[in-house]
Amino acid sequence: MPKKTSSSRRVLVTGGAGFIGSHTVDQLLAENVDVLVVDNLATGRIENLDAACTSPSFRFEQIDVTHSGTLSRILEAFQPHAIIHLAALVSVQESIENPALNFKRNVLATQTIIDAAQRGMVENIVFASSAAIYGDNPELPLQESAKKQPLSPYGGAKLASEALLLAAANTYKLKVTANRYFNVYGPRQDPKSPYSGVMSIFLDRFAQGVAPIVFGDGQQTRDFINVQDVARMNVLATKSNQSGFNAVNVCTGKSTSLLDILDELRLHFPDAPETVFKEARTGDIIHSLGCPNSARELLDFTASISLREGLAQYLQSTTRSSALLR
Ligand code: UD2
Repeated sequence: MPKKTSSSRRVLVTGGAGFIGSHTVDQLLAENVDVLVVDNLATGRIENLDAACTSPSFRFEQIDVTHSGTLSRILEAFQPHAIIHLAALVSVQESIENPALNFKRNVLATQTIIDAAQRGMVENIVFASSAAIYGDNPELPLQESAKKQPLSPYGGAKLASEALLLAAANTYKLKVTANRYFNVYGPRQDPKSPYSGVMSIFLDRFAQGVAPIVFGDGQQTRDFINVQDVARMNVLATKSNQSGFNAVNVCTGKSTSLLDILDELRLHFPDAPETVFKEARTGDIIHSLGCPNSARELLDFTASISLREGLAQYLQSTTRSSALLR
């Protein structure tokens, strides 16, 4: 890989071929940042980077972030100003079935990134954390200081990673932003697993003329945030002036029930079949809502895409890609 000589900002994105990663890459490129993506393509898809691949400021390496030697070499050649670490095992269910793999991908990988950042003198790390670290906490809206009680190995690993990053920020004087994502939705989210994001599953079923399934009474609520807002937050965090470690909720502060989403979707699919209600999933959280104030105060971030607007855009992009497939 040629050593960079340009004076533009350089950002390494791990997991850049994924759902959130690829939107983050698109926004970095739109800001004329030089971007290097490393992704093992375990769950990421190279097609998510179709637009990025046309940019001369973009490059891609198919590697696993836990391969520390390779990662260090790549970092040394690219000399990024910031790392956005999104590569992860993303399925809560898979973390329960395979906790060792969860540890490798969601804890060990974080340490590898810290080591590489420290050796490569990268000052700024942005980390994909999750509302999963709060577990089922009734003190809504959740402040960053709320009690952490993860309910899965996935949530535990995200919390452990935050602890490693906090220590690294204190020890090596790194700047770290841990973005605690709430329920992210939007184009490129994969609807294929039963544990995929509910919005992607509903949209997929409506598009196929199949009835959506609601687990429980549909009155459970979530703080849904559009992936483009999340990507904007990732980009903002690479330019953070805040010193040390900061964890921030990436959320809207607005609560939406599944029934509300179905009503909204039915505006686009008036002939869709009736909703099927099934027993609530064991361990399902009833209400989840984040407090967005810290993100605004620390990074001047406020989610700007309303659910109505975000859903309409999502729908348009899904229709476009299915038309392309035909
Ligand atoms: C989200 C995250 C998860 C973890 C967790 C922490 C996603 C996909 N998952 O899980 O990674 O961070 O938050 O709290 O973002 N549902 C249906 N029908 C369906 C699918 C889902 O009714 O076909 C329900 C599901 O039972 C739940 C709600 O929809 O009550 C949201 O489910 P989800 O899997 O999208 O997200 P969540 O909040 O459980």
